[in-house]
Amino acid sequence: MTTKILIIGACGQIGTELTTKLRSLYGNENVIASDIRKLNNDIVNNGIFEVVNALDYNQIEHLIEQYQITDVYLMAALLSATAEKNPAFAWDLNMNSLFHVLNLAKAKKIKKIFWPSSIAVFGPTTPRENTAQYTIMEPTTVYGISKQTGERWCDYYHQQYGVDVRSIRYPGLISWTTEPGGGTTDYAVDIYHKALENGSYECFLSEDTKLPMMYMDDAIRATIEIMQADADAVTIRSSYNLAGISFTPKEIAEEIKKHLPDFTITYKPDFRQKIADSWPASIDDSAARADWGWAHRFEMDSMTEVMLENLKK
Ligand code: AKB
Repeated sequence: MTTKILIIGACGQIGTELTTKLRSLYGNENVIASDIRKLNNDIVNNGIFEVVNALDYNQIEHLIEQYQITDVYLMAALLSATAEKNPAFAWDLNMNSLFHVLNLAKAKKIKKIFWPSSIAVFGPTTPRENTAQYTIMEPTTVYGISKQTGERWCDYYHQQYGVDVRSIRYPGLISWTTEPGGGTTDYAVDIYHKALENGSYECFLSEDTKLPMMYMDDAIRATIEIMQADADAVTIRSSYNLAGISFTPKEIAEEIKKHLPDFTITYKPDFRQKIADSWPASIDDSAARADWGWAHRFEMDSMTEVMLENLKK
């Protein structure tokens, strides 16, 4: 049976690159991109695109029937910083969109789901270094609470109804094609833009705030690898820890200075500092490595080279 993919939230930071990659792998005719708005971009213009509200069950069900969808990638969500400003809507969007796709899989209308979780599932009581797959989880952000709860529901639907749902706890993601929207790790993208535009950057986190991060190409590859893995290999049906690199704003600034010696950074922590302080500094992803062969490729130096090279163009 042909794999037919629906991406919900295809125009966001991850969705954009994921859609492009999936189209190249599965063919434009087998990948349906959707988002709440029709923008004038490659995702809308270079393939099949539908306007969809992730909170509208009937709309999603209709698309699934129309295109005979087998796999859904649910990428629509409010991220950590934005969610703190609108907790009720964040909870509604992050939870109910998930229930919609889980229920569509339970009703056997789709075969497979990818749903992103996050390092935000951890909290201030979690051991911060090399954070284990199974550990204390007391998230203090609305986003983190929604992701932790979502993980429990994914596992429940798998255990009770056999739903084939697969998930990764993304760290902060860094790419040059799309800007992030509303996260605590967004500084790690913005810093490259400002370094090239202004030669300086004012960071909203303190210089020694170490967080887990990953270059987008690695994250997209992980997403596709877990979805293509044999069902039996995916032993964790809540969500997998996933690690790439960990660094502080000061360390990334030093790396940028190797290419742009005049670059300067100043620090003005805002409300996002508290969120960052509640998250791990580094992640133990040995379960993902053992179960489905995960290995990251990009380090801070190779990522910085690619980021600056492409943003300069
Ligand atoms: C955020 O900062 O909210 C996200 C995340 C780590 O999930 N990038």
